[in-house]
Amino acid sequence: MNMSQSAAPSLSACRAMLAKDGVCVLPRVLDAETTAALRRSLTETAELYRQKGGETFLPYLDPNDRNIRVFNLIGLHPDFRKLILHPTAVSLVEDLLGDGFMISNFTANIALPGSASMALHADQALVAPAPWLEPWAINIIWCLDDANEANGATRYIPGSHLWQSLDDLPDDPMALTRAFEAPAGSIVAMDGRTWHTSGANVTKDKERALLFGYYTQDFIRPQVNWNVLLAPETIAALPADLFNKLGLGPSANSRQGGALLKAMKDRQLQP
Ligand SMILES: O=C(O)CCC(=O)C(=O)O
Repeated sequence: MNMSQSAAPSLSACRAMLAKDGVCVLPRVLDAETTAALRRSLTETAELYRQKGGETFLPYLDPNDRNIRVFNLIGLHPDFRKLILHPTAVSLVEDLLGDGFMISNFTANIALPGSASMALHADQALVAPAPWLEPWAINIIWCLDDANEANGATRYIPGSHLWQSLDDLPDDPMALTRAFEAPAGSIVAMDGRTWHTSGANVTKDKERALLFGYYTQDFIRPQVNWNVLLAPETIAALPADLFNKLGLGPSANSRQGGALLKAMKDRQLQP
């Protein structure tokens, strides 16, 4: 029997870890063939992104050009339109956010040998001001290569998803970070409040390709404007569930209001 598979934590163990540490690893959600095919799709997409004039090095994000950033995965490749609503990913997202989530972004970061860490941050803090009292965001990170400390796996601070404002950060938060370790094909789920950064890739020849599916509560504006980013023909061909979760339908920030008005109506009907 394959030891790593028998030791693999189940989805329920992953949920427990996510609640405790703010991060959990679910190993080998994708088989080797699917993972390799997605890795090829990512290489093609990075090339296409460049051909269309996209910048894969953003100096405000990364300290040097050894990180290849690929944005608009959803607009550029059908594989990623499928992956963003993978049932296991959606199950983890719904556990944390409920079913009123939307897709805020889907991007890739390929850390090449020599890449260095970006600034420490929490993704929920990128889209909503403090206090961060509840999970309003989650990242589902797809590992398309084996990820480990040496090749720059994401470094995170266990338990930092419970920090509510910048005042809760200690003096040297980087000293508290640890790298996750996950084989290619794994999901790493990260509560949006967890403080983290990319690791430095100190290997000579190992790439680290990760995809970041970013999901938020639907009352938070997505990181990108899908109406503008996606080509009209791409939007026209989207399946209904993806169309809705990208917020492309006619109604937008109305779910909270609907629930509130219903609750008030129910209250008034009580004697
Ligand atoms: O690449 C990584 O490990 C982390 C990337 C990240 O946190 C970001 O781009 O916001």
